[in-house]
Amino acid sequence: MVDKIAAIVKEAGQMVRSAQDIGAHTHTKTSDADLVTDYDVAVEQFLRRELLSLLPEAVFYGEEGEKAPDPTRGWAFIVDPIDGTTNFVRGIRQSAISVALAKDGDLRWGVVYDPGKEELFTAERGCGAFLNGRPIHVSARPLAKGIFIMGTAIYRREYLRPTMELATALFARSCDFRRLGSAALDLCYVACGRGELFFEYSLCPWDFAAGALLIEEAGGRVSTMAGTPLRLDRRCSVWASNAENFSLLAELPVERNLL
Ligand code: 2AM
Ligand code: CA
Repeated sequence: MVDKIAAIVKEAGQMVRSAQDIGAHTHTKTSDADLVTDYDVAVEQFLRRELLSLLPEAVFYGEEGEKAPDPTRGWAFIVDPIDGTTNFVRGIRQSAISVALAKDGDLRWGVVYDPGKEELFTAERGCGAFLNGRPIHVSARPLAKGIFIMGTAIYRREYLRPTMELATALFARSCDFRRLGSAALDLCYVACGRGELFFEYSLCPWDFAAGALLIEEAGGRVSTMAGTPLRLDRRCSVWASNAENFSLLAELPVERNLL
């Protein structure tokens, strides 16, 4: 299954790589910070068609199109056609196609593909996590010798203060941080040890579903900032890290109940 999903996702990656004149194909959604391009929509339509022909009994829960009413019942594809759309629009090569396949709310397969760098992250529940076919693992570094990666919940401007308070506290306990712009890739980077920890308030399931499985299969841990399991049917805050740093959640100024 993972190879079949990966082949489809790589073909979609070719659509992303060959995109031309992206600015002329960009539209705003809820605000000037919330963008969609014609490429997001075309890639999602392609993925919907191809993935559902792979597993016709599944439902499809994607960012840009009609969504299945409940992705936690039966088989469900949870899909972001382009995660990191602002990067894509601005010519910053840090975007990914993210596809997860869940059964009754349990993530079974996850594929995240960065077409710019040709990095393919894959995971299967119980079978490990891989980057371009090689096993990956979270790092063993304490945060004091490491970096954290964060996102800023751009469409919920009122979350900036809690985000920055937490970033300030984490910065004091770490070497540095990154804000890279694709939550799916951020999670994969923690999964392969490029960073020690990731957090962002108010992500949607298509942003984190595949990356969350990558984290777990790479030996890391992931939860909401309330410490509860991530949910695939609504927005969540996301806290993900290697094993060493997960418990920091209890010691830091975290707004536990922000969705
Ligand atoms: P996107 O590029 O697919 O929109 C950046 O902080 C992260 O937040 C990206 O993964 C981005 O995904 C995601 N994001 C952007 N707009 C969002 C929205 N309205 N709801 C949830 N996540 C969003
Ligand atoms: Ca997207």
